[in-house]
Amino acid sequence: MDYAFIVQAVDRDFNINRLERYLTICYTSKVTPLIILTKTDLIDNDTISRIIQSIQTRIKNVQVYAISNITKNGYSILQQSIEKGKTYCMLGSSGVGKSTLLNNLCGKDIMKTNTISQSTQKGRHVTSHRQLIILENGGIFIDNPGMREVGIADASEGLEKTFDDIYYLAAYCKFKDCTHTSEIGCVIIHAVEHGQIDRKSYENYLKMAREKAFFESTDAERRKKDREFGKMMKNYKKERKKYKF
Ligand SMILES: Nc1nc2c(ncn2[C@@H]2O[C@H](COP(=O)(O)OP(=O)(O)OP(=O)(O)O)[C@@H](O)[C@H]2O)c(=O)[nH]1
Ligand SMILES: [Mg+2]
Ligand SMILES: [Zn+2]
Repeated sequence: MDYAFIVQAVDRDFNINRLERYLTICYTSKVTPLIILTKTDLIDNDTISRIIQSIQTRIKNVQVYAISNITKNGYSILQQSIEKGKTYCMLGSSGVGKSTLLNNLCGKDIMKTNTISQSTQKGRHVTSHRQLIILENGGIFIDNPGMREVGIADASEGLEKTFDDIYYLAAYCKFKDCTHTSEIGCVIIHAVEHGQIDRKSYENYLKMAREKAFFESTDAERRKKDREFGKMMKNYKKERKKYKF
């Protein structure tokens, strides 16, 4: 996969913490992310600008496209960015318009789409399987079902790239194993307090770093159990040989 369209609807789905999660997954998998904001027809231009600004204060070096699948606003710029022979996947919650966008891009209703449940305002997971679609201009797309949760696991590299300003500063921390949570003299805490690092971004980083640590610890535990089991089996075989049973 070359690129990922991280799709969020501007009305109620919009969430920068979640964007950072998707970014981390992309960077971990070495996929270049693009952020696609959909449903801009539902809000006014000022609000769209504010949303884009709020993204750009926290997320640098990622292209942001704001589009409407209804009015096709923003389509031409997005279409120009699509490269021939490159592969793209669609990431995002259910009901944000991933399949609608793809149908529009290829000019055919290949993917089934559906309306959002009026009572819950949530998508109903219309797409239930992956599907590959090749556009006329040669872009290769994979539509995915919407995601309910975006967990991160083995994501060292992804975290580093998503929060590169934090990792950059961390090199200057007093303690090599600084957790950047309460240590006196921690440069990260200092930077957050002085507005050089966005506080919400910092908090999201801590949360995701904890998740990663948790994953790694359980992974290490799993490996330890594997080793113990291996030892047990070896002993068992030795005993069996010795006592011939
Ligand atoms: N107002 C508005 N509605 C949109 C837009 N894009 C999609 N929708 C509507 O949102 C609903 C969900 O769209 P889908 O394309 O099925 O969403 P999806 O992301 O593929 O959802 P899953 O397949 O469940 O993951 C449909 O009723 C679309 O018509 C948009 O830009 N503006
Ligand atoms: Mg879909
Ligand atoms: Zn620190």
